[in-house]
Formats: sequence, structure tokens, C-alpha cells
Amino acid sequence: MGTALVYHEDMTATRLLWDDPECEIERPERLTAALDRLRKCGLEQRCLRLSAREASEEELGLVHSPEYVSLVRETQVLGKEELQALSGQFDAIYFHPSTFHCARLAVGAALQLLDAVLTGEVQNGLALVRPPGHHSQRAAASGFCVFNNVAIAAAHAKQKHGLHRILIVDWDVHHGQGTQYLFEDDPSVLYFSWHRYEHGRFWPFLRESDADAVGRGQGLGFTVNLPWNQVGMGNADYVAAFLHLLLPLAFEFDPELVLVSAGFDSAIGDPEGQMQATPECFAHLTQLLQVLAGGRVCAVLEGGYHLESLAESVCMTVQTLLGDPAPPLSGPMVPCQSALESIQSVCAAQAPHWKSLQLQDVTPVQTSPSTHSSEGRPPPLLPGGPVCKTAASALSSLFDQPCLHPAPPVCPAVALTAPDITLVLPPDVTQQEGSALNEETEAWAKPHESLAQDEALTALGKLLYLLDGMLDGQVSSGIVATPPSAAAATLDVAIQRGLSHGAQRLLCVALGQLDRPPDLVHDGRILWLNIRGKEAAALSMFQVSTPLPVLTGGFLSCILGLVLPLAYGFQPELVLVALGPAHGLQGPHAALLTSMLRGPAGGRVLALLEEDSTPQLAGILARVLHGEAPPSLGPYSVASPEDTQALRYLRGQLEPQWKMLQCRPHLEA
Ligand code: X5A
Ligand code: ZN
Repeated sequence: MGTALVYHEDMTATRLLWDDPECEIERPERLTAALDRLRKCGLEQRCLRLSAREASEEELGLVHSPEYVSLVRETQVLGKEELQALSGQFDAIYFHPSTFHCARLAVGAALQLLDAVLTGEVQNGLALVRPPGHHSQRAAASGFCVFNNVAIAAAHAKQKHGLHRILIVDWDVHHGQGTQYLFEDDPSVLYFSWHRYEHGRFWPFLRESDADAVGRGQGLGFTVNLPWNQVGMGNADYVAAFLHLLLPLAFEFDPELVLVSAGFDSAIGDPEGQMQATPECFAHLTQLLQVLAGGRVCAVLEGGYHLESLAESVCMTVQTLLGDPAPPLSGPMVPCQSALESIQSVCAAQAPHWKSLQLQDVTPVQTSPSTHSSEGRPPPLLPGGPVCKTAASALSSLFDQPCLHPAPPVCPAVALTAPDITLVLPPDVTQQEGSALNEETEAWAKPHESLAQDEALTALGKLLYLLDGMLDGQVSSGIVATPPSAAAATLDVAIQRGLSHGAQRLLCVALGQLDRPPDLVHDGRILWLNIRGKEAAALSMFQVSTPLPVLTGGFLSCILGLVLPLAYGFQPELVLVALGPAHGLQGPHAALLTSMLRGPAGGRVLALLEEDSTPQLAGILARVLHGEAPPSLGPYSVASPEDTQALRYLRGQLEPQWKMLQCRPHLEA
């Protein structure tokens, strides 16, 4: 469907004409640096290029007062002294004779992107604009922002396209107070912002940037502020905020469109933000948002003042919008205490308004071991288990090793079996199929009775072929169908083959009746997660089983609250998703799970399904592996008490080892 890139070089015209240390960082090179890098990486060429138009005054009037629009219009004819005097009436603002033109192009760019997405011309896109928008208010410029580009786009989406639910994700490091004010009583716009706050000691120094500002009137609960009270927030903190806070709310809200106030001053190196998240993190944030709203994501540039960091983060965002898998995240995936405190305070403030947050305990976790054996369950094997200790230390040393392969730049999804799915096979992979591999396949099959039959052997041959392609970095993902009787054995061989190929971290997500192969190593190289209708159990930190939740809400909290935190903590080189006998998963659910597992694995996901699954299921999985958005799950239903209980139990068991599961700070015992 494609990705739009909206830009106009006139937007480089506005610039600071006098000395002002606060404003000098907002300069034309921000746009040229981003665009140059997109060209160098070959990303611009893959996008649909749209030239920005100027927004009309009527469009500006969707959120701004006529008096304010006139005031900005009149700056066009002012001299330097007058411009400077007027600028001084606002907080962190400079006007230039070209400001009105640039700011109208910035709004126009956002509107063109929106129209292209909502008419189906493209799936998603990015508008590269100056000046930024999210601090701008009904009758005031603020923080380098003149007109509120994203807010006007949201108002236009409601008015001209009849949309009812729009999610605005503001990942800029500053609080978009302008956007907040414009929609604070409007339940059709859910505004989420995280921002450097430092208990109110960071610009714009507002009380209403804190977690307890949740909107008002009809809009109660539709403003979500996540204040960062320390600098240095990194990849783990950002991903945790998405998994434990934003995404549960977003799925419950069920937006028709996602607008991103895409400021990159929240990335490492930025002088304003002082945060630590690497550019790759924005690929992950983007990918996490692409599962919403049928993938309709419009990103509009806000801040970002370190040119290198900005350019790289913009590339990561565009690459992900284009459907490429996100590169692996660097650094330990352990959210810091301050981040957990912030996330927790938002959960507490928002819980009255959101069912999806009521599932989470709002009290901090006690670290004393006594709390772990509560809820009338058998005491866990985890904390003191001898196997786990070695495995846990094995795990930490494994993280020091480099990844098996860098993520391939382009990612063909490969479907080898169902005839009615488009096959996307690199030529050298197709040609050799079934030739030299036969003997080897037979050798791998030998120990398994269920792999003796011809059709099982053929499926195994395809699987091994595909797996080698993935491990060698030729293809990034794939699908294989197996005869139902051979699913467990095929999965076993896949794991063994992965290990013998040198894989250090392999995540197995087994759905339905698939047992962990009995003679599998327990050295931390395999994380085995079985989702089926049995009791929740964590036999070790690398062997977890949980019932398949019955309702959509339960399924979502299982993915967001368990599967993905484990996967992001483990950072697998490869994920095997196996839909075994009686897996009970509906197509959209299977697609969402598969799609989201691409994130932590650099896109290397191999899906195994039964031959008698519907061709629709194979097709839908092939498409999400190729980077398409999964279909919507439909209206939100709250998780059943049993599913909530199971999830809570597992989190209690596993949190001490898998820190990405945490969504509240730990009190010292
Ligand atoms: C869009 C943006 C920042 C203003 C900072 C003023 N504005 N100190 O990042
Ligand atoms: Zn900013």
C-alpha cells in the first residue's frame, strides 16, 4: 500500500535572525539533515513523495482563533526589530518573515499526509516539517511552534473524514501542552504524551503535565501524561511504557487513525532531552503502533535537535513504516525504577477510566520471597532452583555475544506451502529446493516416528531449507505447514537445527498441544512459552506455560503483559511460532501475535502451522510477516477473572528474572 513522505524545501526558510540561546537549536539543517539521510539510505526513493501545500486559513481556523491567525499573517511584513519584539511576547518563540508561509506548509503537509492515508492512497507516512506544532495553542505560539500541525490534522480527520476515534501519540521529549489543551474535553481524541518533567522543573514547567492531568468533562481519561522524572530514559523504559501503558489503552480505545507527534529530541544525544533511547527504538515504537488502526499511522515531525541522532531516528521510523523489520535493540532490557514509578503513577491515575488498566495491581511489589508463594499456588521453583541460577547467569553472558546476523535490509516473507498465497522467494532459495537437502532431511527426521511419512518429510525439508535461509540472513521470515501429526516433531527438529547452526537465543511460542521436547537443553538458549488450555506455570525462567485466554482483552494482556516483555527481555535471534493441534486461535489473534513477535527478533519469525489450517490463516500470516498491518480484533472485551489471575501469577513468578514484565516499582523488603 505504500508510505508517503511529505516535504517542501520552502520549510527550510524560517530561521532565527538574532541571538537567542534557547531558540537557536531549531534551525533549517534539521530538515536537510533528515532528508539527506533518507536519500543516502535509499528510503526516500521507496516512498511516495508528496510536495507540501499551504493550509488554508479555514483549515488553520479548525483549532486557532482568527485573531491569532491574523497576528501571524501580519508578521510577514515586519522588520527584524518588530519580529524580535513580538517573539518576546511568547515563550521560546522566534518569528521570521517566512514564518507564516512555512507554518502553513507544515500544516498543509500534515493534512496531505492525512488525506493520502484516509483515502487509501497510502498505508502510512511521515511529514517532515518546520516549524513544529505541539506546543501551539488556540491563540498562542510556544516552544518553536506556530500552528498546531497534528491538532489541525486531528480536527480535519473528524470534520472532513467523519472519524470518531483518533489516537495522538506524542513521543517528543517535551509535553505537547498545546495539543492537550485543544482536546482535553474531547473523548474522540486520545492524547498520549511522555515528556521530561523532573517533578515540574523542566520546560514548560506546568503542573498540568503531570500524571494526574487526565482530561476533563466528557474527555476524562482521554488525556494521558507520562512524566519522566529523571533524564537518561532508554530503550527498555520506552518499550515498557508502550507495552504496559499506551498499548493496553490504545487497544481498548480502538482508534481509526494514529497520529504521531514525532519529536526525536527524546533520542540519545539530544541536548534538550538528555535521554538514552537509541534510534532503533523509534523503529520499535513505530512497529508497535502499526498494529493499531489497521496500520493507518501518520507521523509528523516535532522536535529533534541533534542532527545525527535526528536523521538516524527519522530513517528508523520511515524504514519501519515501509514494513521493514526493526533492528534489534541494544543495551540491557531493564526499565529503571524511576520509569516504573512514573508508569505506575499513570496507571493509578488512569485506572478509573480504563478497563484494560484495572487488570494491573496498583500496589508496588514487595521483593520479600514470601509474597511469591501467595494465591494458594504451589511454591515456585524459580527463585532458588539450581537450574535457573546457572541458566540466568548463562543468559547474561550470552547477551555479550554479538547477534548471529545483522537484520537484513529488506525482508521477504516466505510462504512455502499453501498454493494460494503469493510466494516471495529469492531466486537462489527456490532453485535448490529439494535437491541436496534430501539426505540431510532424512537424517534429521530419523529419530522421529511421526516424520517417517512422505508428506511430513517434505514439510520438514522445506522447513530446514527456510530455517537455513533465515539463519544465514538470506530471508527474514517464513511460514511452513506440517501435517498435524508431525507438528511437535517438526518443531523439535527446527529447534535442534537452530541450535546446531549456532543460535544463542531461540524463542519458541507454542500454541495448543505441543510439549517442550523432553531432551532439550536447559542452558538458557531456548525460551519455551506454551500457550494452551492448561494451568499457568513457570517451571523455570525459560519454561513457561499459560492458558489461552478466551476473550480479546485477556489475549491482549497475555501478549502485551507476558509474551512481548519476555521476548523483549530475551532478545531472541529467531522466533518460532507454532500453531499446534487444538491451538484455538482466531485468525486476527494469530496475526497480531505473529506480527508483534517480529519486533524483538529483528523480523526473524518462522511460523509453523498445520496443513489443514485455512488458506486464509496462512495468507494473513504471510502478509503480517511481510510487514502488513494485522486485521483489527474488533471491539474490546475485558479479560476474564481467570485469565487475569493466571497472568498475575506468572508475572509474580517471573518478574524477578524478566525485568521487562515489571510495570510497578519494587519496594525493598
Ligand atoms: C517542538 C519542541 C521545544 C521547546 C523548548 C524550549 N520544542 N526550551 O521540541
Ligand atoms: Zn520537543
